[in-house]
Amino acid sequence: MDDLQARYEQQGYAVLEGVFPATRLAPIRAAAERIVEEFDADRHRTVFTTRNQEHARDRYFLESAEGVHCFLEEEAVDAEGRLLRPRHQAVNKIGHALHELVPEFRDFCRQPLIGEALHAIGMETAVLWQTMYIFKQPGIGGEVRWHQDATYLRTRPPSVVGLWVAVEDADRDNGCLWVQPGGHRSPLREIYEVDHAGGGAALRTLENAPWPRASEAVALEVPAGSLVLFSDHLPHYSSPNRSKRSRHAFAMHFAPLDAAWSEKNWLQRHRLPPFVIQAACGQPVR
Ligand SMILES: O=C(O)CCC(=O)C(=O)O
Repeated sequence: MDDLQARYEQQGYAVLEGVFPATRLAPIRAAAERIVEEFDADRHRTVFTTRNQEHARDRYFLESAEGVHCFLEEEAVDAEGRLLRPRHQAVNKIGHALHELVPEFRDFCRQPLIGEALHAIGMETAVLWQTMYIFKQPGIGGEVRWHQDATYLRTRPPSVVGLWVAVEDADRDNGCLWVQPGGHRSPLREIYEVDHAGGGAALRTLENAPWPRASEAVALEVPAGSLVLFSDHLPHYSSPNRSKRSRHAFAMHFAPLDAAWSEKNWLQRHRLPPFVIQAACGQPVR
């Protein structure tokens, strides 16, 4: 962890390879599979895609801020909304309060290593705002286009940190993360805001800066159990999964307790108390 902060500050991201043993990953994987087993795919046909923001107008999506909701892969549903695959091969991701509502995820997020990693990059008391279990299903796992997390998760000052855990080996064939080293110094290009009182939502361009060229992108090919930390201004994407292997990952987004959370973020907490971590020791306090 010694040079973690230096790497994080220079590049906008840092990788800790293979820090979670298989025994730590197995419970969250099993919990995700159980949630999908119980998911009523006939009632909730919300597709998750980053090509447009349609999912975000959906109540099921907005209420996932304080729930455990499953979203489908675009290619798992036909034009009439019928499922083309069995449920366990059709879900794109589960979000966004796994850490609050599912014991296996709560335990995972409480482990000292998470607090130590946050502390190593200079965070002290951090709120865990959202968690996602992302499947990248074999053959149809959708692309997550170039974006900066501050577009969707805005604080004043900008200070959100993403922690992304490879639950399975991730490589360029099954849709690993790609980043632009140093790109966290570039301006925020887009902002996605929701008017929770009036009901409108819009993705606006803030800066016409282009997304990185292919030659500027670095593939983060990492073995299962690796942890990637990335800044909310770092441009990153993940490619589609056309391989025969899945690429499971678990993502957490933290912000310092004293950073102001925008009222226009899609994700708002009304019911659940904040999940707070004292970063030095990794112990949560309420
Ligand atoms: O895991 C992925 O495919 C994308 C994750 C991501 O972009 C994020 O957590 O911000």
